[in-house]
Amino acid sequence: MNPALAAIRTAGMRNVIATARALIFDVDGTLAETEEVHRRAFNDAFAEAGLDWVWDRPTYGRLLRVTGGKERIRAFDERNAAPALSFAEIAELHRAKTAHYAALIAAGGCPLRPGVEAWLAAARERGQRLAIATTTSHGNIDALLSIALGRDWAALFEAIVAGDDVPRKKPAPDVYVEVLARLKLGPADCIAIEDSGNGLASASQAGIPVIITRSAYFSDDDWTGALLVVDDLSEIDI
Ligand code: XBP
Ligand code: MG
Repeated sequence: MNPALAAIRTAGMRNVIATARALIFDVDGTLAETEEVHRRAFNDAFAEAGLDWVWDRPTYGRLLRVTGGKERIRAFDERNAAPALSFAEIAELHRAKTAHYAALIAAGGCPLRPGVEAWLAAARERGQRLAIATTTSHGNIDALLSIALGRDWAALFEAIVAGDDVPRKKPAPDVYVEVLARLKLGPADCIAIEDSGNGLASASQAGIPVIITRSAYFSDDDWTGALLVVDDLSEIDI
């Protein structure tokens, strides 16, 4: 799209975004570039468990197409003919990974992506409702946002739905359908903000228009059907 047309399109979106009844945010890759911290946490847990697994960036980029940390570990283990880990062992390994993630975030934090804080503040100014729809866990959301937004971060969001709150993770629509039910809003009343093809598919299947903010690991996904695609939310001054 030529720059002039892109600018007109982005300007036109301001009103669409400002008049939505609710903005529903994905977490990993959307609110913050967390996946490098997740990748380190996985590798720390593998080392601690005595596994000779090390996920480098290209490997992790491929594995990220599997949503959910437990499912991701299982997918990697099943690449071998004879998987090494039981479901219980995978659950334990994921618990260790989650502890490492919290420690890494506490030690170094992970800043909100450009434009996120301004979008949250503008939404509050307008009395717009906010929600979270994510594949990760409540513990990981709290670890990230209690530093990035302060101890009372949860008060900003009327509905917070995480991966294990629903039967099926993204790209299934379950988390978004649950958020709509808790907000008592229809899909067309809302806008979802996402960073991945799985997130786009999940929100779209729930009937919600999606703005994509491209993130490091998903910059080349297929964005067909997105309302708008930006490099980050600071591109739209709302
Ligand atoms: C991204 C995911 C999560 C994280 C890792 O979630 O797919 O699995 O990569 O977190 P989002 P867990 O929907 O926020 O983009 O290990 O807790 O799954
Ligand atoms: Mg994401």
